[in-house]
Amino acid sequence: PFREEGVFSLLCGKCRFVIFHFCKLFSISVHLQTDKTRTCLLEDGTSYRGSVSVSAYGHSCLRWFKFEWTSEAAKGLGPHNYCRNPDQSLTPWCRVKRGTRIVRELCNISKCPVPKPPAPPAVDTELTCGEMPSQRMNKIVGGAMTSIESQPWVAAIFHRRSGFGCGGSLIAPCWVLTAAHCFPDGENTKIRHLSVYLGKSYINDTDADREQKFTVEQMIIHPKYNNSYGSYNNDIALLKIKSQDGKCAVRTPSVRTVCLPPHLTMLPPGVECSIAGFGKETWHFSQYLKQAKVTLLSESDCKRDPTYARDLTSNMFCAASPTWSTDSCQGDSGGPLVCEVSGRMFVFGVVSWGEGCAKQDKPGVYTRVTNYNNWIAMKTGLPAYAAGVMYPTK
Ligand code: 4AZ
Repeated sequence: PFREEGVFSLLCGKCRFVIFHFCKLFSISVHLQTDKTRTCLLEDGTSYRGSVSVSAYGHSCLRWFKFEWTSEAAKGLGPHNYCRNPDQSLTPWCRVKRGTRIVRELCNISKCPVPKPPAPPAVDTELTCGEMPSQRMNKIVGGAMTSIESQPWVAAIFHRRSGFGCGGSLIAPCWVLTAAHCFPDGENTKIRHLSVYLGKSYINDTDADREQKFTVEQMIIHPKYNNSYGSYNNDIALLKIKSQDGKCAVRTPSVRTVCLPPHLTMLPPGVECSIAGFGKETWHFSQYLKQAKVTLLSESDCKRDPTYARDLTSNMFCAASPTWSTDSCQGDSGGPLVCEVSGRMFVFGVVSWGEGCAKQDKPGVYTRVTNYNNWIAMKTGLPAYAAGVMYPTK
């Protein structure tokens, strides 16, 4: 805090030595810091009203009243020896004694910190999706526990009555991609009973610093999703999310968007991708987010099992681990299968179905996301996101 001599010095405009001191006593009780005065250096320091009283050479400043007979309170002068800039010099200065001479010397006043404007909340755009997380792999059946920062696009979808239900992936700040079968009541689902969390590593614990909570503003189930034969064809859905203050996902280390690959793009069999979710490990849902590596299977490999041969459509693909030890499972549904392409993560699959979990010759089945780019573009109104513009062209 600093003392503003202004008011009383002004009253004492033509006072001399004694009265100055009298005024000074009074001015002690006046503690004002106006917007225009400060105790650090701003520009040429005209507004400096701090109490540095040595020159840059370390010489003691002499009191102003010895030289300035008229008190110039507006310029911060008065019965003191603080550095001031009453005459638009380079910086605040004062008079000092050098031998028998009295000279002006500039003072070294520390600069005012430049106030930074608050950064606007950062949001991912279609150009910043799928950035490789800072924390890589550090169990889904098999696999390993991970923190949400490794898969920051993973969403957890809760139902008011049944609790945790499904996974999802953040594909744009307001849009979560998930599976249609997550909503058994279909279009009759009461969206006010749904909540979506991003940035969540523990299903039953809250970490307010990392989580973002949303309600569902809109639920769009693929119109051709049809489970009447017990097969999950077109198992894809979109949720438009909104936080309590009406906003969408804010970009943080624990909340990021994943990229969509372009229409009809698919990686060849054998490529290793990863799945993530809070699904069952054995009998119980995992308390923690888990991720696992799985390998893409060819259609013919997937159709070896007669059930798969019957139910697998061109809107699906399969993935499994070579040893059948890791797989997605109940509760992972709706969550992402992501593959790295040129250092970015792309969501190729949505966890959909499978016969059991991690059983030999019973791979996990994933919705083929790249059959739905046009539908996603149309429903979200975000053609650039849906086009997969970050996918390398060669
Ligand atoms: C399910 O019940 C489920 N192993 C999801 C994925 C798989 C099996 C079941 C794949 O939601």
